[in-house]
Amino acid sequence: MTEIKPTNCHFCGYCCAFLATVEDGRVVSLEPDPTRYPYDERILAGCRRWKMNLDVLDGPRRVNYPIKRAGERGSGEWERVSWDEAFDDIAGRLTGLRERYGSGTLASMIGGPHASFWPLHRFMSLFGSPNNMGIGQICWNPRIWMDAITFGWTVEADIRFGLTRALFIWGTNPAQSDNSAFWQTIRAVGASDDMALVCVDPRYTQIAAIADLWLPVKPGTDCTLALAMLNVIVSEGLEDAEFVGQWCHGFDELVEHVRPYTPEYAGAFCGVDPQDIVKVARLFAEGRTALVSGRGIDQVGKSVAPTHRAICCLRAVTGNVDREGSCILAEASDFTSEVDFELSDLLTDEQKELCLNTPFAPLQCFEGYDLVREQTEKLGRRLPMRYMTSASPDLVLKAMETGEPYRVSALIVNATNPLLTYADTNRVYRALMGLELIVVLDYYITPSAAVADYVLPCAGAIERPIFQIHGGVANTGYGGPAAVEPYYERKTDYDIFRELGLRLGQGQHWPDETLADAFATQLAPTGWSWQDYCAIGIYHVPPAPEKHAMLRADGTPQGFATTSGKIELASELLPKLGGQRLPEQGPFMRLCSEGLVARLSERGGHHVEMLTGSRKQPYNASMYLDNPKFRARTPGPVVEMSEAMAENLGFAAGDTVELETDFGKARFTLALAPMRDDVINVDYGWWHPERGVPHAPDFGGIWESNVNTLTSCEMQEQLIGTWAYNAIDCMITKVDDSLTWDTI
Ligand SMILES: Nc1nc2c(c(=O)[nH]1)N[C@H]1C(S)=C(S)[C@@H](COP(=O)(O)OP(=O)(O)OC[C@H]3O[C@@H](n4cnc5c(=O)[nH]c(N)nc54)[C@H](O)[C@@H]3O)O[C@H]1N2
Ligand SMILES: Nc1nc2c(c(=O)[nH]1)N[C@H]1C(S)=C(S)[C@@H](COP(=O)(O)OP(=O)(O)OC[C@H]3O[C@@H](n4cnc5c(=O)[nH]c(N)nc54)[C@H](O)[C@@H]3O)O[C@H]1N2
Ligand code: SF4
Ligand SMILES: [Mo]
Repeated sequence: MTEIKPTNCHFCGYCCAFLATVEDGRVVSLEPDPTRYPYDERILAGCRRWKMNLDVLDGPRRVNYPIKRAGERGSGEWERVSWDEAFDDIAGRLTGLRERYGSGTLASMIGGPHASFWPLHRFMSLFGSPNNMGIGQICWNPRIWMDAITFGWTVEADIRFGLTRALFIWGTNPAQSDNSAFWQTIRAVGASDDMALVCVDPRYTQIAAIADLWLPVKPGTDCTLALAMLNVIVSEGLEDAEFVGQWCHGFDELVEHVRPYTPEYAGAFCGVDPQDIVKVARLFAEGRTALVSGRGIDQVGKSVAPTHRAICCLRAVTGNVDREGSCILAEASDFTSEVDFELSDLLTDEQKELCLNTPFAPLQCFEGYDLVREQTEKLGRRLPMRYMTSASPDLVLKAMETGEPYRVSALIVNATNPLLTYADTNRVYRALMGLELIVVLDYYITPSAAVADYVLPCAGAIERPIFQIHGGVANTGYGGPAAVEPYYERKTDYDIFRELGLRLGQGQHWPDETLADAFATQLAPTGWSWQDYCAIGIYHVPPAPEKHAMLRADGTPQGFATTSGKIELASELLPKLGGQRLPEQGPFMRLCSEGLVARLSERGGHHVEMLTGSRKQPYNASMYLDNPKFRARTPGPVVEMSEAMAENLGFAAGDTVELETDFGKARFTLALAPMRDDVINVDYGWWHPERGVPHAPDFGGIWESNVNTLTSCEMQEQLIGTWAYNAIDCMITKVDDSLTWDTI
């Protein structure tokens, strides 16, 4: 029987709508469905990934049955087991480990937003462990935390032609990381005479190329740049005096604070022309300004919180908060928010205390969460708890390695490939190899799955329903239904955690039998049924501007959900956590000891600044590398530097270079690309999926060109515990060998 079924791609966050032609439970073809979100065929025209869907759905590398380690850890020997056998054994072993070491002994790791993570988090809450590790500290959380602390909730850019006068793209590159709808908007801004486009990025990206002004900041100096822009604004009296007077707390202190940050001082520190700082400051204050920031400034380590705080202040003093055309405070969701679905409130105080971040990251922990929650709840909102309290990888790895403060003995790895994407691969590898139980949920036997005890086969796009929400900080969710039942014996992540949970006595907290039922429960408060939602593919309520001025029942404006009820330029809350009342630039994370620098300098090495992981289409972190068409065009990992830098250091395009820090080494091919002349840009995520099932000792080639062998997860930032993937240093040396990357 042939049927046409609505469904979605999930190779990136757009979750585009498709129609699947299904014959006898198998998808035979897939067509874009412009009648559902994102309603736009141009997105697909610009997308190189979607045609992979059928190959991925039934590809030769997919894991289709639960498998259990049969030899030594990492040996590559596996045996197929039944789901019952896998669930019973895992549940039994987890119970035993919990009895021996306490409930914190189970840790989890997640990666990018590939799936809904609340099923894992619910399982962990009910198991009694607070120890989730995620990417929050280096992606998303810093902005969310600082927005919530400064404005009382998070803000979303509101770019409006005819109203917005300037768009700042700061430390993000949607041309490669989001090359669909948003990149099209930026291109339209670039082409428009009414809206100026400013790009703050050490690299001359596609956005820099179409921008009115490119500020090539030195990595990690953005806090100083923003403070200098504030200096220009307040010394020239360009602030929005009315908004500041009515809605900002601590303006006079801020004025004093930014006095030393002159354009000349910042120009020298940030490596940009002081005149350009003056220009962009004036532009920022001139009219409605929208700003979008990203990973570039989320991953700068020590300065991460102050950088976001300085940007918050910039927005506030220019009146660019909660206003159309600048940024608008997001809405709380009408559907059940993530925090209520993950059941973190069921953790007892004793269990919360086990969390491996307190007191080292006083904000990114349950105590910090509660302090901010007291504020956000003034306007009835709560941040997702698990992301915002996620444990520090540094401390969890230490607990795995040393048993201090207690033994972490078991790990669930859900939708992440930590041997490529977590910092300090050597350390992650050593810690994982010493564990008693590792359970990986993935589509493939990745290098990280290769060291597991169990690999559980997950259902992916097309075979599972999707309700993609933004961590619960917006009133938007999109996606649609599965077109088919999961192929072979695959299960959704939800089914896996539920069935494990049922075996551990969590039954009452998993009332919904399927993921689609759970999504229906989640949507219920909106009044929409699952079918209503699937027909449209999105539940979206646009945020209303000027919420702070809306009147309460007693006739007073509701203001901002902060300690003072105003936007806190000077923070009343952060000093309580040991943080800064006003933002100050921090030092940089250094990965090379003097000894290393001296030793490699003698061999012709150079000590340089590096950025890692700048996004590039068509790949995504460690994924899609086995696509032959992609590899034909982008065959291997590169280190990029400017032509002038290469000439200066005596390198040429195509050279093989070795990068080294105190943590490890990796080799790359040198390529030339326009950027600052004192920075290199290093690819991340590279391994050899095409070589078959990874196993010891090389695990599919993770020791060759994996930039995270160079990085460190040591906590840098004093509030959130952020480590650094940018604004770090390394030694670069030319070597004679060639690399093993080739087209496949
Ligand atoms: N040096 C450096 N390191 C970085 C970064 C950087 O810029 N530089 N960026 C960091 C950031 S921001 C992020 S988000 C991380 C990304 O890191 P990861 O998320 O670990 O990277 P991916 O390669 O996307 O790994 C995703 C894995 O999940 C599997 N997967 C995909 N979808 C699903 C699903 O629905 N269910 C399950 N169970 N599995 C699924 C894929 O097969 C793949 O193996 O990397 C971080 N690491
Ligand atoms: N193709 C592709 N798309 C992706 C992903 C992927 O792996 N591949 N991953 C997804 C994920 S998980 C994420 S988090 C997003 C990230 O998406 P983005 O936030 O857009 O991240 P990048 O594309 O790396 O862009 C970061 C930019 O910041 C610049 N930068 C680095 N350091 C600094 C600095 O110190 N200051 C300033 N001002 N700029 C700096 C870099 O040069 C780079 O151009 O992308 C998502 N989209
Ligand atoms: S990869 Fe992303 S943009 Fe492309 S079709 Fe899939 S969801 Fe849409
Ligand atoms: Mo990310």
